[in-house]
Amino acid sequence: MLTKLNNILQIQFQKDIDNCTNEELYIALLMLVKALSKNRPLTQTKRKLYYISAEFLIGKLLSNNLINLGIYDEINSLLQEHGKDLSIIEEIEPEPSLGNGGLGRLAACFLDSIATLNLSGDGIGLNYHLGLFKQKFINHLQKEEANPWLQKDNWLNDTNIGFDIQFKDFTVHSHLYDIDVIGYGQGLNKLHLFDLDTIDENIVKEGISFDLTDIKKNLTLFLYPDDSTKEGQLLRIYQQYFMISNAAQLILMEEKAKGHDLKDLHQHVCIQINDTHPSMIIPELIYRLLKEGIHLKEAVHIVTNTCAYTNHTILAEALEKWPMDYLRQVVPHLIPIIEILDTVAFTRSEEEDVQIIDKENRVHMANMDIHFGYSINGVASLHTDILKNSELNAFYKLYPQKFNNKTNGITFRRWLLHCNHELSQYIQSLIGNKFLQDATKLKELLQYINDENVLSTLLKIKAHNKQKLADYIQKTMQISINPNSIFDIQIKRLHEYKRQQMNLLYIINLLLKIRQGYRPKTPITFIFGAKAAPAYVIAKDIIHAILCLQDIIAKDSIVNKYIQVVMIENYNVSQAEKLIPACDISEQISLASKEASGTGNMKMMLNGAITLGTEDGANVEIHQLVGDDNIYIFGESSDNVINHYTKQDYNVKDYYENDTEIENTLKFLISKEMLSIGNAENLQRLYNELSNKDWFMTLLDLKSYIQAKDKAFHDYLNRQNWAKMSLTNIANAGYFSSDRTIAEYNNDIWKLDK
Ligand code: NBY
Repeated sequence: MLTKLNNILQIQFQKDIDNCTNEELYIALLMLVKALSKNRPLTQTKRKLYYISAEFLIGKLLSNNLINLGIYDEINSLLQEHGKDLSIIEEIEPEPSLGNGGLGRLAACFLDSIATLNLSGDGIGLNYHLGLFKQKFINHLQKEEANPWLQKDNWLNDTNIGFDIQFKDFTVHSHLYDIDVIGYGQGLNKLHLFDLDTIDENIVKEGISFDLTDIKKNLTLFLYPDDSTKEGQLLRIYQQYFMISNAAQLILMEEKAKGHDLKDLHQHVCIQINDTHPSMIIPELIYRLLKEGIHLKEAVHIVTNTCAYTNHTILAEALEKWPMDYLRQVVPHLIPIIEILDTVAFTRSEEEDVQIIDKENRVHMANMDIHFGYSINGVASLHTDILKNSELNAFYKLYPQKFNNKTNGITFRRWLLHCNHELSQYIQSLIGNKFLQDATKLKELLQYINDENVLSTLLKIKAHNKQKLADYIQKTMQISINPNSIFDIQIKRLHEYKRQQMNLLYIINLLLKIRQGYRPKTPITFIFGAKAAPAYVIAKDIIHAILCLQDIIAKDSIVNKYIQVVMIENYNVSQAEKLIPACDISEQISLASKEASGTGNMKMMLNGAITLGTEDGANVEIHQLVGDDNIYIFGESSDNVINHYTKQDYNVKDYYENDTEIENTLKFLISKEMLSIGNAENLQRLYNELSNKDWFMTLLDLKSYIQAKDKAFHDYLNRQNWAKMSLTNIANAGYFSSDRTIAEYNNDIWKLDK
């Protein structure tokens, strides 16, 4: 490997390893990985999967690719011998900004597992130049900035492939870039990212504002452009159509190249529709099959047996519904097809809930997916049950055989081997490396549950990771945190249903208690990381309140001895890789029924954190795996929550009017102290929302949350027992390997090797 690396350095920089810079080494390693992956043949299976997604939150790739090529340790020690540090070199890589949250990260974990299981499956998405915005905190407020992540030396390979994409008023020609997806083992697939050569980053003015109507210049600028206006919604339709028309043309091109008859498309190809963003692939494929001379009925049959849909949410407002008029303005040729599909659907059922076009003339993308796809899956067992029994019950009655559950998973290559090298090495020293192929083998760790040596080593590793995180926060944010405090971490998109505001109220409540003389036994650091969608007003108010509280506590010389709040700026995958191994308590506190699955919960469990959570999403499965004693569960059940919504009987005032403690906690948001630091408008709006409406029932669970959290902090003092809980969590995390998830997708939906 040394010769190869030196060769590249010679050709590129006329230097050898000893006298090149870290930047030069980074570029050389990137080229080395690209050269090595070129030597791998593309993975072949009888059928091929295309995973279409608006997001692929892939994170930095260097280390993961080295791990998957099996050369990480070799390169690491080779560099060490020459006085270089791989962990510093990997920092140089900019993080691709091609995703937002769990949905995008799931797509990235899936690509890793698909290649690792030697299944032929490519990702298809867009190459956003500025991706998701970069978050800045200014005056305790979130500000959005453009996030230019694409440098000259990067993982993209130019393909010279492009397609004409026809919109109503103009046609554009796309440009395809590929990223190699290197499996752990032999597998090699592609992530196809489509782009336009005419994109102009200079149209972005202040913050992230730009001319929403200049499609040729803006089409692949940003992920999730603000859709609170008509122009914004039209731009999203342009983006989505651009993505899926490219996908359809690429798929049909590859099929023809293989000599396959398009009438057999469903025998050879499987398309997974990740959330509703790619749903127009259904009418688009039908349109293209018709053009190939296939009759309508047969085209519908073929497409229905090719496409499968994954649902990631039950929030009605998050299920896309595009006005027919807007679709007509962008892609008029799909309109007759959507109308036909709507008519066919109507012949199957006249029930309102299952119509494709509603009374307001809007197209329900998910409904189209369910009627004209052969599979619909939820992403955790509770989520799928809710889809079957309430949200999509009308569909379940119509097509019970289409419904299935695929509990999410995470790739252990990134979320254990890479991010927590020390723990993963230690596990290997205890139980060998079989768990790398079969993650359920982690269970063998349970034999050490009473081994004091093992338990104290686990605590030591956690302490190291906490120290590393503290160093990182000091270096990047100039904030010093106490590595001996409890690290209580909530990192995820900011959304009211995820209830960061409930965590905030807990901290306020604790602050008030400390001021009244209560003294926590161990100091606690409350860490948040979250971006709020730019147009999501209350979410931004919550960030504002957290940042104000962070300041108030830091400045209070009595309180700051016991607690500290840190909100990480611009939370992303690279930071998650530092936060997760350092986590003691994993905050998974969504309102039961609302979090489809969660995947951060799995990552933290795998790294030995204890979950503090509601019976929601995959928390339910974590609970079942570790048992009552190794998790902190609180709050109303999802059945009760759903009941409250149906009966509309939740009245937030019932929860604070006769409870001065809760009332004072809430009122602190608009206290003089908060207002002296923050903005009245933001704080008052948040206070009004929580005290009058509280749509996501924060106060419903606040009391039981306080109790459970207090208990967790108390139990933390018993270090030996805490280590046992930690070990139990790690040992039982095997189920959440995305290798398991992908094996299930393949067995039940894709059947790629059949
Ligand atoms: O998908 C997440 C779910 O919230 C989480 O429970 C689940 O584990 C994960 C993977 O299944 N959903 C998610 O991340 N969704 C988005 O980020 C998102 C963002 C924007 C839009 C849609 C979805 N949008 O249309 O603007």
